[in-house]
Amino acid sequence: MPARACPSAAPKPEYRLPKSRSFLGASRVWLHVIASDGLMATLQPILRQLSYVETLGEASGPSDLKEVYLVDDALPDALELCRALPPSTSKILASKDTTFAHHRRCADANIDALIASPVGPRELVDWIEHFDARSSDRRATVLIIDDDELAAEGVAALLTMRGIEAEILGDPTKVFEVLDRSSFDLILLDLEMPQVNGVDLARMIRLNRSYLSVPIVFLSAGGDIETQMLARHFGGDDFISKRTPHGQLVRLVELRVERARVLRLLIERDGLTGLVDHARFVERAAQELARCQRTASECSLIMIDIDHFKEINDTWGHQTGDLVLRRLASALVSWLRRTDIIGRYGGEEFGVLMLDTPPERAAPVIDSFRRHFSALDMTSGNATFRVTFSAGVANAREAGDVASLIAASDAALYRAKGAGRNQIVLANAVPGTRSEPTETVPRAETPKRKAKAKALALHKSQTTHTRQVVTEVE
Ligand code: GH3
Ligand code: MG
Ligand code: MG
Ligand code: MG
Repeated sequence: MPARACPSAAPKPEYRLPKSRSFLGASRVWLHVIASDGLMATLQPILRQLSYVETLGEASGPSDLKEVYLVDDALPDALELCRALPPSTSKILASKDTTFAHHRRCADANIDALIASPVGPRELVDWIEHFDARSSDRRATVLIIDDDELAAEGVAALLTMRGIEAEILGDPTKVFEVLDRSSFDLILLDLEMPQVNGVDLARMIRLNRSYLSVPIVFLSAGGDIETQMLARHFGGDDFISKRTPHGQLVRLVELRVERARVLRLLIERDGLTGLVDHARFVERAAQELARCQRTASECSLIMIDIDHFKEINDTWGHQTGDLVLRRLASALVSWLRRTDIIGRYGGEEFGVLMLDTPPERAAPVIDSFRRHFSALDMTSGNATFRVTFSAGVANAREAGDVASLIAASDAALYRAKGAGRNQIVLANAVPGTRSEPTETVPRAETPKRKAKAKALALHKSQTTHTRQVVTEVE
């Protein structure tokens, strides 16, 4: 038997945490590293690559940051050390031991993530993003469908007290209007309603692809096992008796919501950048477009595409290309408002929806971001280089549907490319308005670029619905 300490042993009261080194990057995570010199030497270039800078001698970071510890399992008492860390922090253990027994010891020591040592940038950044405080920013929302509004209000009040937003729907026949208008993390569904029973309603909800993933929890007065089986068969995820004490009921809902949010984040997010994926972005754009049309409010759609990204891959390698994509994603997230919706539209193309913002106000925001981003140093080994992007901005108000909105901003983006890249084009700008040019290093013409420019010029001559460049650089 190995002579290891019993994993469930309580931390020694005199246990003193070794000194950690702390790092801050674009994500809202404050990373504390407790590692041997060997691991520290491996980590430093990775953290540099991810634009993390060491914070020297600070007792605490900004309060809205999530604190994450990365602990080296090669240190003596690494597990005991993890156990002694504050419970509110997340703990990552870098370890060579991947056995079942070690997983068990890690779970016992309240470790949240186990990553294989030597640490790779991809896995580390994935976990950091997972712990990013931003991912849990939006308040959880629950839709309660119940004909007994008094009971529903009671549950809603309790959920609100726990920080969960609850909307009550007394008339189940209005369910699709509500679901189209906003998205929910969970539906709490009464089984017995006069217009339609809960099981049938769940079946109807599940007929739509966009509502396949939202968890449905049934609230039932009776304990009829056959109805319960039927309800589960037709897409119900859980069953709570109306007799359950309210405190427990709310806790059950809360746990379900938490789990659903983690899963949704994994399903609907792009694995590389952590942004919402193509399908989800288009769905949100459609929702927001409908909202704009209903409320006569303003909304802008911006399509961003990295310039000469293929060359970046060719010159610096695909892995560095991936890091550039992550850099752009996290820089966008920190630059824009929390209410803006940012998605990875395709390979090196990103979409941004700026709510309640007309294009005239959206374009300068994206343009100042463009200047900021083009001045960031990207690193690959010891070399540094810079990256630019082009963008097209379109007005949701002028689009009939989401396809034409995307087409309009894409056409504007294409114009930006054709006009020399590293600039923003407004789909509906008045001809002749140009903002001050900024300086960049002119790029050499290669035969490939010439061919591309020709194709773009051709496209430009065929495109009529974008009209003017707002900023120009090269
Ligand atoms: P332009 O300025 O006209 O946009 O030129 P470009 O080179 O950026 O555009 P092009 O469409 O020719 O090339 C896009 C490249 O993006 C090709 C593709 O291999 C690369 N790409 C797409 N997705 C990824 C990804 O996830 N990671 C990396 N590293 N590269 C990707
Ligand atoms: Mg009822
Ligand atoms: Mg590109
Ligand atoms: Mg592209």
